[in-house]
Amino acid sequence: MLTLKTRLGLLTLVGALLGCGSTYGGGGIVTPPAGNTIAATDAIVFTPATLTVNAGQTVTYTFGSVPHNVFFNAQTGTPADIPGNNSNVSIDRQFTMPGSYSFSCHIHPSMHGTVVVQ
Ligand SMILES: [Cu+2]
Repeated sequence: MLTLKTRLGLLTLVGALLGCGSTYGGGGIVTPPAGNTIAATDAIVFTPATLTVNAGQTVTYTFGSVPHNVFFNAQTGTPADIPGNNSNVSIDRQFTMPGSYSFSCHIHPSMHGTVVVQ
């Protein structure tokens, strides 16, 4: 049977494992630069997930070491998709019409983002 000492040991082990999560990263883009930038990160997310810009402005998509792409949901005013496997590159897209433009990465279907153009 488990003694109190054993249970405390297990709790300590779990805490140590959770603490290891903070060491993730290293290589790739950690902090997106200022400005109208959306980072497609090595952590398999778009950061920020929602970006608001003014009509006519350009959004820079930055790609880290993990390949991603950007496909916009079909609607009037979307810029061209960014197909293929993009890594270690930055690609600009201009948004000319007000609206809310959702996009996703086809390599990682859980990756979604939105550009709100006002
Ligand atoms: Cu992706």
